[in-house]
Amino acid sequence: MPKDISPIVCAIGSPLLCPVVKEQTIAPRYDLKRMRLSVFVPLALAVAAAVASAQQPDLIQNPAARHGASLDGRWQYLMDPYEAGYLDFHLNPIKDGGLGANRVPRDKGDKYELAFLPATPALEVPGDWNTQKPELLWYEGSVWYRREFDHPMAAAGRQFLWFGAANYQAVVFLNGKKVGRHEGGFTPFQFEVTGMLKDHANAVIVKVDNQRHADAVPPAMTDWWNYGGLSREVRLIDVPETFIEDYQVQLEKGSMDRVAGWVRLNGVRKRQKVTIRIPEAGAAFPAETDDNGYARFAFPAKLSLWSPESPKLYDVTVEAETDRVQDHIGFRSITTQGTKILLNGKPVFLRGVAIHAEAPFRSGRVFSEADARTLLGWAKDMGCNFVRLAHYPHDAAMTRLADEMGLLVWSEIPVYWAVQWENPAVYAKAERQLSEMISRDKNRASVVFWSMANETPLGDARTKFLSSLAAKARELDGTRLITAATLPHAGAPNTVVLDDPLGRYLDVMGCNEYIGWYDGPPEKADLTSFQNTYDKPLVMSEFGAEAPFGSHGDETTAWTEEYQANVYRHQLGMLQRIPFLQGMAAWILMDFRCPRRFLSGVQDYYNRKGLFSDRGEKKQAYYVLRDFYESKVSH
Ligand code: GCB
Repeated sequence: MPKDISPIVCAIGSPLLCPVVKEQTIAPRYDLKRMRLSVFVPLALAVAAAVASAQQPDLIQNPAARHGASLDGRWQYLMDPYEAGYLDFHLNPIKDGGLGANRVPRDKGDKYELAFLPATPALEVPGDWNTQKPELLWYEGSVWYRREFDHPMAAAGRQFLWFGAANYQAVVFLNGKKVGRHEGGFTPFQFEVTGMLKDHANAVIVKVDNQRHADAVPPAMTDWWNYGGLSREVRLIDVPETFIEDYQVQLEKGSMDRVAGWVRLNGVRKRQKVTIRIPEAGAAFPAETDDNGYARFAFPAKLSLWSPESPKLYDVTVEAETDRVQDHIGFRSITTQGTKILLNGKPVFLRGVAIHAEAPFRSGRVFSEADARTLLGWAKDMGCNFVRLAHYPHDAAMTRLADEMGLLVWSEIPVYWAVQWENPAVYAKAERQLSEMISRDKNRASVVFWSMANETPLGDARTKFLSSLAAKARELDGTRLITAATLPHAGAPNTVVLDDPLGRYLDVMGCNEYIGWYDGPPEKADLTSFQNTYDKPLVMSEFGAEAPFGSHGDETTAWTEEYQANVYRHQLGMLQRIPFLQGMAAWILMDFRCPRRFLSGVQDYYNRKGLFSDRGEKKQAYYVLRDFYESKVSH
């Protein structure tokens, strides 16, 4: 890919806040970060709350509540495995943007090839491309998307093109002009397009490239399907000249009766009166934004606290003189005390399951509320109060619905396995995704953990990388717990030790272990005990075994439901004996597609560790875990 150094259309304000990170700015940012971490940690923590807003990406909060138009539906598409729509035959970028230029043949003599024509086929957006056309199932490369839309009245206020996510890199053009580029497959991004729209026949063209790279986040080797495309919704958002760009409204850390947060305006009228209202609680708190359009607030409120048993959400209105946004927000406190996790001040045990964003019944990436309702409904029915959304930020429908249904959420970024720890550009990509994840979901009561990484190999560079991410997460949102799924190691005979140096920087230890599957027979669990170097709670973030639905044998025969259920029985016995264990997330709710799972007739390119098959059939292990969770509730 050519380096993207073209100018970027950006919201009024600092170009540093622009959603597109230019490569050449990445290294200095990282160095600065390291300096700050080593020299100024105490100071950084002290001022973290005060500067929280300034360091957030400039994403529009709660886009679903804004005026505008959905750009979902049919988009024309062209597969471009050689990137010939972007690069010429000597690999130089095509000057006018190639396919992005939105050229049409001028007359019957025009031999221009780079054009979308009426005969060009279409894909549904949102949606991965892989499951829409047989020839795209295994495709990894570039696909160009195009759609037209009308937007009368475009002259009033400001407009943004907003994308829920595009996996993995997107280059966006509007009416033939490049508006920007985004990297990272699971988080939202936007570009300001004020002044670029016509009343009729606007053309938005997006090149999406899902090639895997060693210096990407996630890196080239993962254990899930690399679904590409405009996988989440696309919107045109209309806002006033000066608008409420972002806000955080949560309980003050550790408090159960004080609401605290901030509001940030974007536009020329930075100084305004703003009011935060929670009508049902009789609360209306006035504040004033400063020269940066920023106001902090904190006020007492008598609220029914959100919990899995009682997922109470309040209508919350943020009102400025020039704009108003409404949200539904739950209020709960999440803290730790020694090895306990406290929800609203009381110890909670997390009865959980991990979920991939794999769509039930139809396969492909989850993008709809219906998909989310099915997956979270299955978890609820199994007795869960907790879900680990693995291994990347899921669609916003998942966390919204978790708020509504009463499920605590672990949300993570795809810093997965072997990332290039010493590469500052890779750090910048990870930090960007972390910031975008937190920006999007910081008002969701369900989200209690931000997870930095999954199963990463020990080493100084890696610990520095991940502890920097943890510090960043705390800066952006001081109200949630920081975790990561670490790998334990064998200590004295029959002892598993949790002593990952990263533990120092976490609030809650996550640990993945596969006793009974990758690690010995199921009975090994009966003899195993765990040691924790840290006086911190542990969530067993993965355990499990693989079995296709309907595969039967005795409980010593691998790849059978009986074997899988037996692993669960022994695991649950072991887990109950860990005194500092405060929760678990079984791996995994449903079977999911995976290119590295070959075994013919058994896996067939699926990871079969699901408690459900991808057709929604319950395996025997489902009942073992459900009974265990039921017994946990009744005790
Ligand atoms: C793990 C990974 C997860 C894999 C799982 C497995 O430890 O965290 O992404 O899918 O094991 O099935 O092997």
